[in-house]
Parts: sequence; structure tokens; C-alpha cells
Amino acid sequence: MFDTDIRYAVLGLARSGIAAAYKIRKLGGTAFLSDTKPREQIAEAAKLEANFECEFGAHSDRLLDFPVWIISPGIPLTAPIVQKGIKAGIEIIGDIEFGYRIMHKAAKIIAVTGSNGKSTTVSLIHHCLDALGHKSILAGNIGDAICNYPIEDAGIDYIVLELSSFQLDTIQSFKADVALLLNITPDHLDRYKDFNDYAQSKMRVFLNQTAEDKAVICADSEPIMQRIQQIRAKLLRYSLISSFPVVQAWMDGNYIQIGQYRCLTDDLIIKGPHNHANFMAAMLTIQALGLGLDAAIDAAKSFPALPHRLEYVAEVAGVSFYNDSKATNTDSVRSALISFGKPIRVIMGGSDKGEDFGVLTDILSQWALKVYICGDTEAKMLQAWQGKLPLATFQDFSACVQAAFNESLRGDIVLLSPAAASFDRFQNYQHRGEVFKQIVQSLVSNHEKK
Ligand code: UMA
Ligand code: ADP
Repeated sequence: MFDTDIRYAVLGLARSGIAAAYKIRKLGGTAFLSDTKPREQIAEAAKLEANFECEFGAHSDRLLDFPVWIISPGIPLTAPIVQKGIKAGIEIIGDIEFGYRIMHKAAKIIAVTGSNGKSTTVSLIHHCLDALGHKSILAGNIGDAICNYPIEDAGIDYIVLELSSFQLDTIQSFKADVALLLNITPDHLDRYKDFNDYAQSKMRVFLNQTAEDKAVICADSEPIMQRIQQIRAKLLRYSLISSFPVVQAWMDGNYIQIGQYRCLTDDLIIKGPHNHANFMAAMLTIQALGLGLDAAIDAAKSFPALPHRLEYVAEVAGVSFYNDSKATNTDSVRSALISFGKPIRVIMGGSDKGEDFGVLTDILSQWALKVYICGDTEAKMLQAWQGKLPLATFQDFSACVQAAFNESLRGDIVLLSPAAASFDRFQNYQHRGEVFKQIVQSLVSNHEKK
């Protein structure tokens, strides 16, 4: 329920903040908007000013007049303004908590978190719910803010949310009917005190759940299993290693088994053991909701891989190119390396998220013919791998891709799987992936001209 008497401030005016502000307005409330960026860098600043009181360029003390702040996931809780707000007794929430407070309570919430596999799993769940004839919306960290949807109205059956640790940090009363934790591996260590701090943030997906709710977890993840006592919901586990009765979904040769139901891995478009795990998580969710697994498995067979996740791009002179630009941490690179069944050429590097690249040395020795490094992590990657792996470094991304191609033999695979964020040279991971695909397409054109 929305309370029009509450005076909100919204900090951060990008996707989540703008959507929250307009939702407040639509529900009859008022909001004061604040962003550290100068006015000219805020999209639609004039439109915002026509609808709200705004400040740009800094967060001023004016904010202290507002008892509830909705902060964007990009603003850390350690930011000076947030600390100031906490000291002043202001209630600080994010758009997910706000969305939860105002949503129509007939809808069920499915919340998915984990270091890797979130987007693939939420999209697969949404795809199956849709195929089963349910009205489902897909929002959160996947890119579309929850407040962009008419969540306050009746008629939505399921709200499928991809939640980042940043979004989980600002929930309070939010409760998922089904909460999924796919894995916890090092990521975002530039924002958390240490790995435990980050892992505890992920565990917040189970916050407020009771025995009436469901929790889907990967039993292969040590960090999750070490924290399993914190979960009060009914557990559904899956594994690539253990089988029934330890877990409710498991591998049986080339089949993925979900209770009495099974699916041949070759029948799925999404490939690789990590995607089999994502499939299990999605199917256990369908089971947890009491929906038809048979029909869901059938629907899952037509689910295509998302762009920028082990995406096949093209073949040039017998050399295959794959775009895995979304692999922004070491564990996602690990899952890519073991997905091809033979050693490959890997393009890596980007902006640093605080990870130790040394954890990849052994697996790269086994599965990488050569690593082509381009990006701000160059020095750190060289320090981790020099003398241990075949390496080359490049200032120019295009030259890097070209070199990997020039050194390839027919039958080789070239994979972009950076293990780092994209912000050193690109707008985001999508932009990096698109540039990579354009470079590959120009290799295709040049080859065809010959
Ligand atoms: N800002 C301030 N004060 C500060 C810091 C930032 O005002 O102290 C302002 C910036 O100037 C900017 C705005 O805050 O205008 C940016 O906010 P944001 O980065 O939260 O951007 P949104 O567009 O609202 O995107 C957020 C999520 N962003 C992050 O978590 C960093 C998006 O996840 C999410 O899709 C979107 O909400 C909708 O729910 C993106 C992401 O990179 C994809 N996520 C990380 C990841 O996947 O690794 C966690
Ligand atoms: P997220 O939304 O958590 O970033 P994505 O589905 O977008 O997850 O995948 C991000 C990267 O992680 C891609 O490179 C993908 O191949 C890889 N990946 C996907 N699922 C898993 C998993 N379960 N374990 C490890 N890596 C994964």
C-alpha cells in the first residue's frame, strides 16, 4: 500500500531512480530528486524538472528534510551521503523494497541471485511461465526497473526478479515466495569489505522467508552450504555432482533429472554444465510453484542463449568466434573454459573489480592455447600469469581480436571472456560484446573478399 503522506527523496537518477520517482508520482505522492551528475549529463533532466523538485551536481543537506530515501543500486551504503542519512535516522531503501511495499499482494515473487547465471535463469523461468500461460514480469538487475511495471495493479501472476547484492543490501521487509541462490564466487570485491561480507549480502535473498516459502539452492556451492542454517524456507537443492536423495535435481549421464521428470541435455539450446545447473534451478522453481514440470521442460527446450553469454558469433576461415562479454568475473570465465571440450584462444581484460586472477592460472594452463590481454587489468593479469601461460598484450581491442585470429589454425576457437568489467573502454558489457561482434563481422567480410 502506498502512503501519500510519506515524503520521499530519490537518490540516483538513472533507470531505477527515475522509474521509482514516476511511480511515486503516479500513486499521488511527491518526491525530491537528487543526483551527483551535472544537469546536462542527466537524460531527460528538463522532463524531470517539470514533474519534480530536483537537484543536480551534488547531494545537498536538503535531502535531510525527507524521511525516506530510495537510493540507486549504484550508490554504496558506505557513500558519505548515505552514512549521513543513516546517522540522521532517515529510512534508506532501494527500489526493490519500495516496489515490494506498493505491489499488489496477489502476485508471487520469484527472486534470483548468485554471482553468475542470474540473467539466464530468470529469463528461463520467465520464458516457461509465459509458455504455461501465466502473466509474468521480468525485472531488476537484468536491466528493467521493477517500478516500470504496473505492479500495484491486480492481474500479474508472477514477478520474476534478478537481484544483485547491491539491490539486496537495501531490502527490509521484502520477501520472496521462491528465492534462488545459484552460487557465491568472488565478485564486486571493490565494493565489499571482504568475500564474507559479499556472501552475506547474497544470503539476504532469504531474508524474511518463513517455512511457508521455498528456497532453491545449488548444493555444489561451498559458500552456500556453509551458510545453509540461515535459511528458514523449505529447501530444494540441485547439483551437478550429487544425486537423489541428497538433491531434488541432478545429472544422470546425458540427462538432467528433476524428480521423476528428465530432459536430455542435447535437447536444450543452452549449453555447458553451468547452464545445466541454471536449468535445474529454473525447473525446481516451477516445481516449487506447483506448476506442470512436463510442460515447463518442453518450453525450456526452445529457450535460446542470451546475447553476450557464450554466444556463437561466426566462423572465419574455419576459426569459430564466441562472445562471452558478460563474463565479468573469474568464475564465469571458468565455466566458459570448460564448455568447449578442447583448448581455445581467450581474449581477456577490462576494468578491475578487485579479483585475484591467480585463481584462473591452473584452468587456463589446461584450456587456453593463449591468452590475449587488452584492458586496464593488463598489469594485474601479467603479474598473475607471466611465465606460466602463453600471453600477449594489446592497447587496441581490434588489434587484439585480429592477432588472435592471425595466430589461429583451422578448427580453433576464439573466445572473448574478459574476467573484468567493461568500463575502461566501453559503455557497458553489451557495448563491448557488440564491438567484438562487429570486429568479427569485418573479419568475415575481409575473408569473403579474398
Ligand atoms: N549516483 C548518485 N550518487 C552517488 C553515486 C551515483 O547520484 O553517490 C547516480 C549516478 O550519477 C547515476 C545513478 O546514480 O545517475 C546511477 O545509478 P545506478 O548505477 O544504480 O544505475 P541504474 O540505471 O539505476 O541501474 C541499476 C543497476 N545498476 C547497478 O547495480 C550499478 C542496474 O544493474 C539495474 O539493471 C537497474 O538498476 C534496473 O534495476 C546493472 C549492473 O551493472 C546492470 N549491475 C551490477 C552487475 O550486474 O554486476 C550489480
Ligand atoms: P549474471 O546475470 O549473474 O551475470 P548471466 O546469465 O548473465 O549471469 O551469465 C554471466 C556469465 O556467467 C556468462 O559468461 C555465462 O556464460 C556465465 N554463467 C552463466 N551461468 C553460470 C553459472 N551457473 N555458473 C558460472 N558461470 C555462469
